[in-house]
Amino acid sequence: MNRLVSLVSRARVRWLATPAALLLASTAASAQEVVDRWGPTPPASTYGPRFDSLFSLITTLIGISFLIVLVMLLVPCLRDNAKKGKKAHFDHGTSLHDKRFTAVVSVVVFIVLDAWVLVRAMGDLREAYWNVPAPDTPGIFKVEVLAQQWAWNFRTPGVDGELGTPDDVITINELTVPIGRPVVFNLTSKDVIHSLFLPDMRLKRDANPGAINVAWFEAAKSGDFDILCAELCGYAHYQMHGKLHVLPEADFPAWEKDASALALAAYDANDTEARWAWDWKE
Ligand SMILES: [Cu+2]
Repeated sequence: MNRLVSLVSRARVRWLATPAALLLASTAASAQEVVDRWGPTPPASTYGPRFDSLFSLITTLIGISFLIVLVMLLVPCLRDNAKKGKKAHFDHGTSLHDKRFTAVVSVVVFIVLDAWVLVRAMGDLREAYWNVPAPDTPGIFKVEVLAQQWAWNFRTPGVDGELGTPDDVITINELTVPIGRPVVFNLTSKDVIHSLFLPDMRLKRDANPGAINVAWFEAAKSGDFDILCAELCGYAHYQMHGKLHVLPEADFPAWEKDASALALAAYDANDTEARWAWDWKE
């Protein structure tokens, strides 16, 4: 009988080992494909690589911890399963050895690893994400964002460089910005909470009714990128997306001149609805 149990156990280990080996081999081969298909798009902002590196650090630390726990669980299971007459031993983990072990693991996970991630994250936030250029910084490109169910309204200053003037370029679900200049947002909402999400720029910021939130990024690549809403904001939330066009430095002035001229031509002083600009907030 014991011989039979042992044979069955060995057969089970082999039965598990083959698909596991196949799975590992195919995982390694297609890991790049999985990252390309399901992973984030390459960062397109100047601060994007910082956040990707933080994300990789967290993923690596969690991955290593997961593997250690997996090995600690699997080794005794596989090793002792085939032993004759070996019975499971239940333990409350109250011995001094167990308490010491628990304390060491807790210190490593909660103090060493978490503190490491926290210090890195706070540094990235302070030096990049929250380091919004002041409104009087030369060369910044100001954008006012008014979110609503279910569209993004954008206002950019036009050729005069001033917001709230007749040549402001007002667009819906389309935003055109220059490369290499800090783009600074003032965001608010007409109705419910929305969240401006520019995944390629690694930027996400809530737009709250009754408040003006500030955010910024600087594009490092030109091209067309997604604008999304990252806050469930009603039944047509899924429709709340647009396009961010990042133009090369040489092309932007011509685009802005044309867009400003169109805005001036369409300007209607009696259309108070169209004039939703506000005093810029730092
Ligand atoms: Cu929304």
